[in-house]
Amino acid sequence: MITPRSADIHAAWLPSEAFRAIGSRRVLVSGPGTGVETVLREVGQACAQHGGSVRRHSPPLVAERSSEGADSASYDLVLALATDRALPVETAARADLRRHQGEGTDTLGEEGFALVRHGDVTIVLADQPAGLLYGLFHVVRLGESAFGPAHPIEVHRPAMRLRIANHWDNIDVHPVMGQVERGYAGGSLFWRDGALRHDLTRVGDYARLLAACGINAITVNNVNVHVTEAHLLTTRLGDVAAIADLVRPYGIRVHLSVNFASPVTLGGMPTADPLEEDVRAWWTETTRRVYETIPDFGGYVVKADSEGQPGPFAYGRSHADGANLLAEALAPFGGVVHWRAFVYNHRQDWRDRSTDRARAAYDHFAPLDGQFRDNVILQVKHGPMDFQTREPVSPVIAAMPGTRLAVEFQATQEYTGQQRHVCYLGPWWSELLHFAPWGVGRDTVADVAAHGSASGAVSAGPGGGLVVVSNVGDDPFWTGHPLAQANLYAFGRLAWSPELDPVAVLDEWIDLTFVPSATTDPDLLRRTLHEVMDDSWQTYERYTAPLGVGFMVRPGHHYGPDVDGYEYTPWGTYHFADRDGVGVDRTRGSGTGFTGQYPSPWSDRYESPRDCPDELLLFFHHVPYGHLLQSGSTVIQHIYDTHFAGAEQVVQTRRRWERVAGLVDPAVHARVTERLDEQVRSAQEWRDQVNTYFFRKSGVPDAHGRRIH
Ligand code: GCW
Repeated sequence: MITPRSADIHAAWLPSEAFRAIGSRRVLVSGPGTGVETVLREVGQACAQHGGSVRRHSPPLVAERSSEGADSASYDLVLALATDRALPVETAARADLRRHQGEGTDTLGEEGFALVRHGDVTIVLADQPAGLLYGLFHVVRLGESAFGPAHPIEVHRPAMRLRIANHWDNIDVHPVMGQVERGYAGGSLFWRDGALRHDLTRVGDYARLLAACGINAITVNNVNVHVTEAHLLTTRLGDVAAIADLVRPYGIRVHLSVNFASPVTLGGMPTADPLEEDVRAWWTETTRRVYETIPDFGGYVVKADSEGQPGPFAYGRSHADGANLLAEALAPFGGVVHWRAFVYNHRQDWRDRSTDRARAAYDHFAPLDGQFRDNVILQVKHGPMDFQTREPVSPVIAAMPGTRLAVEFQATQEYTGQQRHVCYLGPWWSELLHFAPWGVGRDTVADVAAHGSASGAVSAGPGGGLVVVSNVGDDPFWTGHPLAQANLYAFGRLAWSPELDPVAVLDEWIDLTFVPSATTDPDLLRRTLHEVMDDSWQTYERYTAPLGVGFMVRPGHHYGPDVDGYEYTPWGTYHFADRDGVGVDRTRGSGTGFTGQYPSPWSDRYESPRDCPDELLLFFHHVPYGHLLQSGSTVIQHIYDTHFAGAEQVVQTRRRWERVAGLVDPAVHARVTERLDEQVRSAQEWRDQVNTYFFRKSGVPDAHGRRIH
């Protein structure tokens, strides 16, 4: 369990109380090898706390098979890894599973597991240790209901093979970006003031939290790889190995962000040209050493030719050349390179209306489809701009059937309130994963990430999976805002199973974090948390930039409103508001042509201001303030209404939270209260700046005569 190491550290999901159903029972863990040790330790701790008992049955102890190990009557829960000497109860459960699944379909794979209730015993079956661990955490989620007499057979396998958390952590405190770039939860779990932390206890605890929601890999350093961090690949590799040792017991692999210019900066070579033989040899040898030190190393992440990071363009080479260079070095060891598609011109002239940042990733990468090696994964941000509260799905996702694609989400709330505002992102991510680029009934974004897709029809290849930018730091509450933990949890669960209902996922998180048996009024607590969180992303959307136009944040730190903050900057993030209207014309007819990057039907729906979904109208169109939305409201009145409503909802949320004082850890309650006070203030600031701005631009008064400054 997450034993608080000091009084200051607060448990996230999985406090010991969450293990009561398991820990109060008689448990048998069966299976050979060290991989099972984590399961044993988890169950052992739970039993020590809740009065149950645990035994290990491992096949070499054949003698035991005929005694306790084999006697199903002695156990309530059996967690069994497939071996050639199965226990009788396990054999029976496998037979049940085969009958249920059909002959030949009962293999569970590297991470899958099945739950079978046979007689009075609950049996978790897995083929590999990771599956057993995921099965254990599933039983924790189910609690008592895993032991109900009529529990149906369940089979679970992850939809995505790769479910990764990226950390934007620096080793050295960066003069502008700090220890963690866009981090809102204190310092890094790994690094402090230029070195690996001495006490890495929380890294192990973190791995456990990740495993319990289904995440199976992490990167340990920022994608902007500065000088010190570049050395993680060579002279500081021992630090990466130390982290890998701590997370491995939880089935988590370590990946590393690397700098494309490493042959020059670390290897002292005159060039990093991907087509130079010496450069290839350098990467081959360097990568060989990495695997010598960390045999299960996952691979590299690269941000190249983006926001000042070096890349293949310097040598007149393509991003396929660049990515394949690293992929070739990783291939013999089974490693992958995550190559980021976040490439755009950040030195744009705001007067130049022909450049559209939204187009950039597609323009750079779609022509390269089919040129990447199998172990290259193109890591695409979910939207074409940059993790805004509302954006369309990136057209790159539908444009590269011959490339493995990973979709990148951002749990760290850079543009969604910086973990000062409550903003549960599960519903947003779920909506994005369900989006069907080729039209309803065809493949979805989740399908593409899971197994690739060509024109909406399933392709057999492995997909690139999902990536999330982590929101965790050394903050005692892990995520600054205690309720922001739910975002990391939801990411893991949706990456495992994208069809899950995000509200049901939130319910899981509530049960595992604010365990019902540990509070006097679990119903009130659950209801309140749902009221506070279910709709919080849409509430945030209401009081910030309207109708998908994005940004309007304070440049640099990106917190709070500044409507024109980015309007005359080189960043390519404009709204073009004038006295007559607002929005970006991205049509083929009269704008930047971005709508043409989508397949049908979206290329046409987005092209037409009448058919374009309201919430994205200003992303795709420049319209007059009087333009009538599908909702029946005008654009200007919609801006006023949503901003008044959004700010008011936050006031209500703040009130609701007061009801549960006394039902949660007082420190958690106090921290959330403090954040809600700030959210109320900030939401009102957003409301007033946005409403005032558009009132002054348009001269159109609010139909309801409310106060605009
Ligand atoms: O959203 C932007 C952030 C940068 C970040 C970049 C990226 C790590 O403002 O801080 O850099 O995206 O995704 O690379």
